[in-house]
Amino acid sequence: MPPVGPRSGDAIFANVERVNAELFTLTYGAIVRQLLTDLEEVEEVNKQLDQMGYNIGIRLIDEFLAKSNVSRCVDFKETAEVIAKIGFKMFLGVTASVTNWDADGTCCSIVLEDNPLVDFVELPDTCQGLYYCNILSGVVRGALEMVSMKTEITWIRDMLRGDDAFELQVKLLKQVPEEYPYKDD
Ligand code: MYR
Repeated sequence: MPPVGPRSGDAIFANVERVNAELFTLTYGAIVRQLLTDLEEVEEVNKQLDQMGYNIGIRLIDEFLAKSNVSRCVDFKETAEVIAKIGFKMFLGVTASVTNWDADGTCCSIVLEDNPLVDFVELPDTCQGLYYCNILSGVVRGALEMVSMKTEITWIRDMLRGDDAFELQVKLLKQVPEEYPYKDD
């Protein structure tokens, strides 16, 4: 029988992390529920979640760049990998995979098989059409806009709609070249 006594620091820390993750998931659920009550139309809720995510994304990029030490990516392929492997891990605690590249390397899918936002979630029939995780597409769109990439983000698969994974299609619409403030002489 294991000795009875205070739990190790690691065990307590893991427990605190799990409780924080659950609190985060439940809080997000409460926000979505409130939006459904206030806005009534699922389309409006989708828009609002996307906008909330965008507002988070344009701020979160600074924290991401500071904490991750990621520097300029050479191309959009590298950017997509950085989002999936480092960004999702940092802010959602899970990694994603990148697939379905188009021929010119400007459109791909980010696939999440595990998504803590939907733990405990079951959508009633009245919520068909709701993109429950739309905050995530907004976050990615906002963060990329701050590093000069205009994107269009679309949900292709959604486990809450019976799919086998979450799949976000990320399409690069425009890459605004950053201006170099000095003239080369
Ligand atoms: C660059 O080339 O300037 C680096 C670009 C890195 C973009 C990383 C965006 C991180 C987005 C995190 C999304 C988290 C979603 C939960």
